[in-house]
Amino acid sequence: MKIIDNLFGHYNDESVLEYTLVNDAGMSVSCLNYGCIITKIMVPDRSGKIENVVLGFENFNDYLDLSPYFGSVVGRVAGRISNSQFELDGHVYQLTPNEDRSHLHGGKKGFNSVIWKTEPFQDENAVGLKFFYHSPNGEEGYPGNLDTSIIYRLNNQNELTITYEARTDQKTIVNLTNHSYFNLSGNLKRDVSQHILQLDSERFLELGLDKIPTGKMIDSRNTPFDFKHGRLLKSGMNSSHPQNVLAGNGYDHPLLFTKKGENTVALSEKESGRTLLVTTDQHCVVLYTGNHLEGPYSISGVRARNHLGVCLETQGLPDAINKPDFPSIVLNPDEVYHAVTKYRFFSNTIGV
Ligand code: FUC
Repeated sequence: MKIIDNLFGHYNDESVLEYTLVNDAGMSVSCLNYGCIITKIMVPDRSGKIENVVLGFENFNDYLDLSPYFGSVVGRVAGRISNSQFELDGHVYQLTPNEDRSHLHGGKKGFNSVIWKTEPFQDENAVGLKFFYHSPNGEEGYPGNLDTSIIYRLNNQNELTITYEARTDQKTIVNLTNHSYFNLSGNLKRDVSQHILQLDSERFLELGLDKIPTGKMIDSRNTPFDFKHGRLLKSGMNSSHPQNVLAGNGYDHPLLFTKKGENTVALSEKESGRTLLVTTDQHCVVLYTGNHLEGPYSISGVRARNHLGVCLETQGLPDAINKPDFPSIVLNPDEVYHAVTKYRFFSNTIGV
C-alpha cells in the first residue's frame, strides 16, 4: 500500500494536491485537498482490467468552471433548503441562495469548493487521508463555528470508508455526503442506464417543481422507485411517472431505508462484471442519475451527456430543518456529528 501526491493546480495562493491511495489489490483512489474531491477510482472488472469508475476532470480549472459537484464532499447541508431559510430556537437564519430561491449543497462556497488541510496516514490494514476544515460562524449564513474532519480510508479488501465528524460551538444544522458520480462500465464506455440498483427501501420522498421534498412519503411498490429486487436505472429514465419526468427523466430522489441502522445499496453492471456495495448508517440515499450532465464539455475525454454517472448520496433527509416529520439534522455544542459510509468494489455481478 502507498500514497502518492502530485501538484494538480492552484487555488488562490494555495497548491491543490492530488493524493492517490493505492492498495495491494489493484485498487486506487485519487482525491484533492480542494473539496475533498475524488477524481478517480480505479478498480478491476471481471477480467482484471483496471479502469476508472467515477466522473472527473483531468484539469483543475474544469472543477472550478464546470463541475456539478463531481466527487466532492457537500456541506454544511447536502440537498436543497427551501427559501434558503430555517428557524432554530425562534431565530430565523438566512442562507445564501444559489439555485433560484433555494440554498443547494451548502451554498455559493460550500465544502466542495474550499481547501481542506490534509494529513496522509498509513497503518497495517489501510492507507488514507484525513481532511480538516474550519467553517467560521456565519459562513454561507449558518450559525456556529463548525470544525469538520473527514477520513478517506482504503483497505486491501477494495473498500473505501468515508467517516465524517463535525463539532460546533453553537446550535446549528449539519448533513454531509459525498457527491461522486459512479459509472461501473469503466472509463465511461457506456452510460449508466444498464446499471442495476438494489436496496431495501419501500418509500421515497415526493419532490415539488423546485426539487425540494414536499414532505410526502410515497409508497414505492409498483413504481419505478421499487428497487427491492433490483431494477435497471433505465426504467426510471424512460418512465412517464410524473416524479421521473419532473427530475429531468430519471431519478433525483431521496430513497428512505426501511430499517434503521446500517443499510446496503448495491449497484452493478453486468457487462463489466463490477459491483459496488455502499453501506451506510444514514437515513436515506439520494439517487441522482445525472439528468442534467449534457453540455459542451468533456468528462475524462468523453463528451458530457445525460446519465453518464449515478450519484448515491447517503445522508439525512433533504430540507429536514423545514420538515418537522423528518429526522432532525440539528447539531448541539455538546454533540459530535458522526456518519460513516463504505464503498466496496467487487468484480462479480449480483442483483437481477
Ligand atoms: C444532485 C441533485 C441536484 C443537482 C446536483 C448537481 O444532488 O439533487 O438536482 O443537480 O446534484
